[in-house]
Amino acid sequence: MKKVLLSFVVAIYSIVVFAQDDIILTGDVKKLAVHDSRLDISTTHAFVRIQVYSANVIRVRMSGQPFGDDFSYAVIVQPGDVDLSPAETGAAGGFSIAGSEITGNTITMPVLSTRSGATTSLTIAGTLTQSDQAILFHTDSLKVRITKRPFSISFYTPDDRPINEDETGLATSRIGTEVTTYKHLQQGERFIGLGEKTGPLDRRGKAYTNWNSDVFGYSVTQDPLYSTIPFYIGIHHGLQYGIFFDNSAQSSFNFGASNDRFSSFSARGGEMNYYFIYHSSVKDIIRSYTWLTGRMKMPPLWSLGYQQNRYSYYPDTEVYRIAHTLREKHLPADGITLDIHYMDHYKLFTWNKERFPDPKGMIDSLGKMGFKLTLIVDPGIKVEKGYPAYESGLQQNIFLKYPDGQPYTAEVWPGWCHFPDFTSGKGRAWWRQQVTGYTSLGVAGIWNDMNEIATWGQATPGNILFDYDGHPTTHLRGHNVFGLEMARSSYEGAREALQKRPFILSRAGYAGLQRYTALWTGDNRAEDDHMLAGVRLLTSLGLSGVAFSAMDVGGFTGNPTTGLYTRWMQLGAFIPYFRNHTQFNTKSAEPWSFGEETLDIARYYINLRYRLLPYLYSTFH
Ligand code: NBV
Repeated sequence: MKKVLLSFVVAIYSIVVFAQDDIILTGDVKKLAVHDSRLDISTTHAFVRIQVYSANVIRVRMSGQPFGDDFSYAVIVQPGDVDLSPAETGAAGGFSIAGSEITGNTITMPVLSTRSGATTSLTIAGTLTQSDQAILFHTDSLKVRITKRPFSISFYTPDDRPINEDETGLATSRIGTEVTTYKHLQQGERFIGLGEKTGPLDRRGKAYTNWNSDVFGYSVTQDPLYSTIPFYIGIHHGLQYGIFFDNSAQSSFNFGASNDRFSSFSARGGEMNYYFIYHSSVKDIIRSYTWLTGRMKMPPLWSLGYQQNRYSYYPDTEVYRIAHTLREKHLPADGITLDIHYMDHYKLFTWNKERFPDPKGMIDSLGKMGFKLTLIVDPGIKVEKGYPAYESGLQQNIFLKYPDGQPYTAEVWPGWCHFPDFTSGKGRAWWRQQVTGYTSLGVAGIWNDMNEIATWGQATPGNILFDYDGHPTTHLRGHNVFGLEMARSSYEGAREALQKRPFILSRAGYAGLQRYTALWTGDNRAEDDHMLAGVRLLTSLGLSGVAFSAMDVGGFTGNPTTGLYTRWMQLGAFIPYFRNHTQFNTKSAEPWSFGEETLDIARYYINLRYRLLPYLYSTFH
């Protein structure tokens, strides 16, 4: 009897439990329910939720388990929210599929929408029908077809041209905790976007990983770099669509690399969760993507002027020398940046009193000369008894921890450090408070470095816990949003304290980072191909919702030739955030360091930049 019972239990168990290396396909549609603008589908092995966000934006969410809380660091709108962007074109707006549980085989239901809040009111009419094989519905802008045996989802134009189709037979599947969606590779299909990715802008035939990484002196083909934007645009047959895969775990994208069948996107954990966007232009696709993930605030005008950097200008007399020389040589400039040597032994929120005895006085004097000061900040807080940031961080319990409650400790510039959990409200509040120590002195810009997190060893353990704003999780999902939330904390702290627009720069980030910060492409090299690679990186960032971007003009590692430096300064005049920067121990890289001819050319181009400023500022708006 016992034996029979045991084999019964084993048999049941083997139905629902899969081995780690089994591929679990989605299976067939078993049940469909419609709630307002949402379809809930159960299949053999998954729960599927399809949510209409607007006539052009459809979200697809899939999980092996019933859906948990819906939470995102990237998406800031709800279904039906209206995009009030002044230049919005085409159909958009509130949307609802009226109806309830589907009982019969074929059901027709009205799809209604009102563009409440917008100046014009717009009605989207559509239908949802169901047959043995498929479920169909459409908005004003696109048609959606869901096959039932097995489940797959595809998108078509109103006149039935395929825009994007699940690859038949593969669609979405899981292997262990990894989830992947496979899309049919359309004939001649090209792919652009994905943020800060090296290589050609056309990403066909390539594969990429998203895992924010500190990549000092990276190569021009290296992947991943510092930030993660899992959004791309596919183009074929004169059509284009966007896919934003909102999953902050380590993810990978394949655009027909090592196969001729599909493009795919997968994450090492969490749900399949993507937004499909369709418009008749790339520009409108980006507009819908930034409707979802937010747009940047107007940057302060001064941050669009020329910025002088190096690792590092110190002591204060050196900062004055740079400021005076810029003025003497008639080089327009608005910003000077201090790198890590302003701190006392690299301890965050401190000043080295010998090098900078009077920070406020210095910032005031620079202000009188027309310069704003930007300071670098790193996330590592030195473990040192009596150091105020450490003591208050401990006391307010804001540091990242292991599961046994011990704070995570790793080594970086100041020595052994703890790291604030920027994914917790109290971690961000603590940081905002710390930042006021800078803004009260007149600091106008905050430069967030090392926020991948970068530590000596570059291998943050997987068992570090993140609050994830009340959705506790491990490093796998917390890693890629750490930099985003640090930049957010700096932005919010400085904005509130200054009561004016601060300038924020970050090295790491996740989709939506444009709401808080500009992004620069980290430690490039003073080599020709890096100048060109930088153009591609910034262009790709622009295609991925990040308009305010930068590369180190002149190159960070190594010394540029005079020719390269000169060209780079010319190019810099057209880079959204125009800063000249170079590493510790390299040759001077100020515009006067490469001879008179280069100085004249640099001056000409910086002046050109200033002549364009009103236009650039308006364009930002
Ligand atoms: O803070 C020093 C540098 C900084 O100048 C650079 O721009 C960052 O990308 N920082 C990295 C730390 C390490 C550099 C070797």
